[in-house]
This record gives sequence, C-alpha cells and structure tokens, in this order.
Amino acid sequence: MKKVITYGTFDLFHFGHLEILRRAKALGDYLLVAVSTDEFNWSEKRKKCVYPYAHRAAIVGAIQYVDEVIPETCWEQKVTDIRTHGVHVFVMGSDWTGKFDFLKDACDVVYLPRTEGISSTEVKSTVKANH
Ligand code: C2G
Repeated sequence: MKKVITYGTFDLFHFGHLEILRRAKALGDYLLVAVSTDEFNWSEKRKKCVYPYAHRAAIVGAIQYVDEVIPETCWEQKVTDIRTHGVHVFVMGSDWTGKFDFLKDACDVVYLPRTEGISSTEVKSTVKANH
C-alpha cells in the first residue's frame, strides 16, 4: 500500500483544499492528512482560524480522498510522521516548493500547483465585503 501524507490548516475548507487532497490521493492508495492545531497555527503561523481544530479535522476526515487525520503540532514532526506511518510520498502545494526538500531522504517529495483564485484569506475578505 502506497501511503501519501500532506499537511495544512484547511480553515474555511474550499476548492483549493479539495483539489490538493484529490491530487495527493491520486499519488497513492492511502492519504494521511496532518491538520494544524489551533495552538500551532497561532504560535507558528500567526493564523487565527475561523473554525477550531476539531471542526477542521472533522471536515477533512469526511473528504472521500482522506483515509486518516492526525494533528500537526510542530514543524519538526514530519520526519517522525513519515517514519511512524510508513509514508512513501510527501505532498504540498507549490507555495511550499523547496521548503521541505530535506524530507527527500525519508520519502518522495511532490509539490503540486496551487489552485488559482481561492484561499481562506480571500474567502474571508469576500464574505466581509458582501455582508
Ligand atoms: N492550497 C492549494 N491551493 C489553494 C490553497 C491552498 O493547493 N488555492 C494547498 C496549500 O498549498 C497546502 C494545502 O492546500 O498544501 C493547505 O493549505 P493551508 O490550509 O493554507 O495550509 P498552510 O497554512 O499552507 O499549512 O506544515 C505545513 C503547513 O501546515 C501548511
């Protein structure tokens, strides 16, 4: 079984998130998604999520392409996750190109083109502007 992993906040789940999960799953048979906790998002990315971790993890877990969800609590967990879960492919969107090449010793590293014209930030500003 070829296992794929990807990481993200997945706040205000949108088509760009769906597309990265769809394409990540297409690279293997089993997709593990590490969803950033609220604490990690705030302390490391200065991101304040609209949806709490429990909701973001539940939504991601309900996506047909996703087989398992784990929490992302720190930047350093990736190698351990890859080893612990026997992951073959690490996938991220192209805004991360190059940032995780150090993982190439542990598994294949694939950066997929971001889906243009959509982001959680854009969703927030669109909602604000129209309501
Ligand atoms: N993404 C995408 N197209 C978009 C928006 C996002 O392909 N229009 C991808 C991102 O490249 C990322 C994934 O969707 O691979 C999740 O995006 P975010 O929720 O914004 O996650 P991020 O804040 O980038 O956190 O350790 C890695 C971090 O947890 C990634």
